[in-house]
Amino acid sequence: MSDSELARLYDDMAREHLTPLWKLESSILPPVPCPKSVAWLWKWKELFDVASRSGRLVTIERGGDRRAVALSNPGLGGAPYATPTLWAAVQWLNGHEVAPAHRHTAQAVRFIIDGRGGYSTVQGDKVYLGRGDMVINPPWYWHDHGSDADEPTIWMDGLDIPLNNYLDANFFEPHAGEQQAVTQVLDGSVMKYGVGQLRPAWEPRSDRYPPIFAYKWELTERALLNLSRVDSSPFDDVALEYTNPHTGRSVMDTISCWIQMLRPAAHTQAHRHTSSAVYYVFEGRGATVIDGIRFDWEQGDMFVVPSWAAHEHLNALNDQRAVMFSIHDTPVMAALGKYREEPLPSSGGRQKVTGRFDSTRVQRANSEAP
Ligand code: 1HN
Repeated sequence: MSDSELARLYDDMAREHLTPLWKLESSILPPVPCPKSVAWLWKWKELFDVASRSGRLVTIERGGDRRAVALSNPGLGGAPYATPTLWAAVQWLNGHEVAPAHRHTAQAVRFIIDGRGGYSTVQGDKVYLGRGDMVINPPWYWHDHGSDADEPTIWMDGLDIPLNNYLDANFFEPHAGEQQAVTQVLDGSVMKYGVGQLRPAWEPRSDRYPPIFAYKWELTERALLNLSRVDSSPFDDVALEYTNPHTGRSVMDTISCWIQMLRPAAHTQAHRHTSSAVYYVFEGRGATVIDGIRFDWEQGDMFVVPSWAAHEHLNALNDQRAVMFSIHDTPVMAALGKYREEPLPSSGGRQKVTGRFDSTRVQRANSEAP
């Protein structure tokens, strides 16, 4: 076969929109994952500043429906996505405002950062929102938010929008009214199902999604403190996953949610896994070392750990706990047979720190073992 024959073969392939695997080298089958998203940290000072100014300058309009400011991972080419699968945002609702009712097939969770007198109604169940509460929004459930207070309500949104759009599976529908009807007593799902080990005897199990729409901080904190007296993980210290109390499964098909306490001076061992995560620092001050780069964080900050990035957490204070809420795409990876996890064997599970996070530079994660 002559060179010109070969050249013509490739020309013909290109014209017919065909690609030979042997020309792709390892780009589609890399030996280990090469995430496009990068580890990144957003400081609360900046998040609060832009969210509060948005609250002053931007009204909530039908169409967008929400005053949410999305974390845009600098590795993802300007997309409003924190990781390839997860949307994360800070949402700001002014006192006495309404974020109108709608529903979508995207699955959603909210973690309340601040405010008293704000509420969400999810599929007819109205719950008042306090700091540390976690609210779920299963797909195609109507939801709207409102406030009876003078002060704003602020929360972190976590949704599977990037995945939902990648799969061409998004549907969205505005509700006919601004707010849906409330069909139960206040906090109905919390009162009915909030003690997860007991359920109304005449009802079937809620297999697909949790029957409870709000996980209240008081119970979450008690569970954390209790666990800390009994057991902990070498990689995450005192960490709990929010579950569907009827099945023990993750709260959403596509998103799992954690609350985690790093005890005073705790320093975990490094590991990595094929799932991405977004963290919100609820309390305290510490650092996460991600692929050798140290990310120092304090209350209110948010940060991303991409897939297969080695990471370890430390509490920088000796006399105070650090608490983090986080969202993960682990249920997706596990369901599809793509979840893999490994400890970093080097130097007692600690990474060598080669630098500090610098928000003026985008550094692609080193996907090889440090
Ligand atoms: C949404 O419905 C909420 O209900 C927040 O609070 C963020 C981002 C994209 C699409 C829908 C909410 C959202 C969202």
